[in-house]
Amino acid sequence: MLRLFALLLLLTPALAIAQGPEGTGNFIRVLNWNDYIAPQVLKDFEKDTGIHVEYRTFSTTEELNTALTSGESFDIAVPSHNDLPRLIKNGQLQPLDFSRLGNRTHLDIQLLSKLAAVDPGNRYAVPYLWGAVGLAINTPQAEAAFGGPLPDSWSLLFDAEQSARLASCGISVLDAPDETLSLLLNYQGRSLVRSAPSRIERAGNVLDGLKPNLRYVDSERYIEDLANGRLCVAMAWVGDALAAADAGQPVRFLVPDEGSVLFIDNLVIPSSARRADLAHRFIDYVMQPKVAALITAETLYPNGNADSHEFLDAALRDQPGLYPDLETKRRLHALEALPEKHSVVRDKLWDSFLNGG
Ligand code: N2P
Repeated sequence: MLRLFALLLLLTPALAIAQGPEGTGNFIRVLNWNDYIAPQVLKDFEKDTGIHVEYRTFSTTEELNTALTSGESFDIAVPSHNDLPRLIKNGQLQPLDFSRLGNRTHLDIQLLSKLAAVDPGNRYAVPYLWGAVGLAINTPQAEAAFGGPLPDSWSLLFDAEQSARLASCGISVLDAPDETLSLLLNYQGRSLVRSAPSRIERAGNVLDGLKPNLRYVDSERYIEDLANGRLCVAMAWVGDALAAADAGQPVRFLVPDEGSVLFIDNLVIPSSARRADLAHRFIDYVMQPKVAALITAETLYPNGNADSHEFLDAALRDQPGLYPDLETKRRLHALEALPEKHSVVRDKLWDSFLNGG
């Protein structure tokens, strides 16, 4: 008996590690985009449920995919809608148990029906935050560098002559190949998913040609740089651009005349999850209208919760750009999932765009 007790004592540290920081086993690992939650929500969730959250962030889809295939276990991840078909097909997600998600009734039905195109029956994904890609423009700086008023156009980035004029005040592009290539091909009057691989390769050459005009290609650094007046034009996800305006910069967010793309990011339970039961509790917690409103107020991204609107401050609800108006909506279309043969071309050209060959 004594020996058994000694053995248990020896094993205890190992058990504690396997069970998480508090040694209770009552924890989940969450993998989310950077700047994509209200820290208060995590604190409240821990306090209200006694479930500890180990929280990690990523800033590109590539990083998310690397984490999901690393062999590490995650209980919650937040992929974009256009990645869902691949994740579902590869068996990387667990189906949701709707009986544990009572707060699903608060979700925006229109968004759910859009999502059903990539996740039939909404079996695997719960919409979290969504939004448009557009241009974040520090108008005084950009006009000074450009030498006059700016067109509301993607030409500010994609026309080498125009972006060269802006280079001195700082331009950046998101490290997001699907977004960037969709926008560039749309600017050229084409569509990414319906283009031949050779056409996509040529778009890659255009990007390479723009590289000297860009300060960097990055989806995280630009947030602080915009907010500190160190960039004048950036391809931006809506909330990141609004955050710069919120920080007091004369930055506006604009969906250019040619139109742009929309993303819907989703809470999912990866197949590597050890605590799918607690992951369901996290998802249900976040789907409370008040909690969803808090997340939108902090991140400045629209959420997928129809009942959260009444909990948003009027000023926020009416903030131009946050929830796109009808006229802007007409110029927005959801990012499309890329067929496999396109994604091989995309990955190769993006690697050469980032690393120069
Ligand atoms: C926020 C990240 C936005 C995610 N920094 C776009 N899918």
